[in-house]
Amino acid sequence: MYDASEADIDVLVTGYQWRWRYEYLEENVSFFSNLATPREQIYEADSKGDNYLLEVDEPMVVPTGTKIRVLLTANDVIHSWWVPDLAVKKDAIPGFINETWFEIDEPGIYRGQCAELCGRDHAFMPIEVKAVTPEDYVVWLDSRREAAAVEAAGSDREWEMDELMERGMATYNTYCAACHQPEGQGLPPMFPALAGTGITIDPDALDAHKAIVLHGQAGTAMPAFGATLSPAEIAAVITYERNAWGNDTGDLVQPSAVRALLESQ
Ligand code: HEC
Ligand SMILES: [Cu+2]
Repeated sequence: MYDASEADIDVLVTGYQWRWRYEYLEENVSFFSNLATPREQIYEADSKGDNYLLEVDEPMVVPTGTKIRVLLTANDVIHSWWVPDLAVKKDAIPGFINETWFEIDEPGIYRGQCAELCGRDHAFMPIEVKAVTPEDYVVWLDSRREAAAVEAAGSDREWEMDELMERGMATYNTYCAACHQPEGQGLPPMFPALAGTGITIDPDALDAHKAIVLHGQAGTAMPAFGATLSPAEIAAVITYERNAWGNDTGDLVQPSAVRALLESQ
């Protein structure tokens, strides 16, 4: 049962604070899988959905009747990939690759969670494995490649302010709100506010704003997003932070400018 060799599909699974990334090594397909339970349900609503804290925006999709090898690592701290119905629980450790495997007979959704206490949002990085027929798996791979092509094309064109704000809000809520909070109020002194203060409203600090989002801030919890988010997402989230919550700077960052910055480094 420990023999992960001769698998049909290899998927590199990387733990991040606080999401999983799936990379299908032979298929040129990779994506992040984020918690899909709305924050209102977590912090406000009395009624919770059926799959509360166990649902994601992009599940790991695999074909039935196929040996899947999972290679596990982490980007920041130790996480653990745990899907009870697949009898898999394996640590994801920065600088190491662990391996495990599974094979699913019945199409369906198999849910799990991070099982290594990994910081503030440890409870908010669930796992959803969706088993489909081999035919549907091929269709899914195509749809992922198509989505990636659309995303890449996004940095070739000019974006309108409305469009950047909409995309920026979605990106912010998924990748930034855990620390900086949904209204940009932060959680001082750990996580700074972005509303009405600091570099997000300073007209001379647009470059510093881009730099901290792309490269993070060493020695603090602020992650580098340059390799995580697309140029469109980065441009949109910076535009959003500079214009949401009354920040109203009017500054607009184009995805092409972010791409040019990334290429010049
Ligand atoms: C894990 C927590 C965490 C997450 C997630 C996070 N940040 Fe931060 N962020 C921080 C911390 C901590 C600082 C303060 C760094 C320092 O002390 O210089 C910071 C600082 C910043 C600053 C500088 C604020 C100022 O006025 O100096 C900006 C801008 C920023 N973050 C944007 C973002 C964006 C955009 C995202 C999402 C794409 C994001 N952050 C996600 C923790 C986080
Ligand atoms: Cu974790």
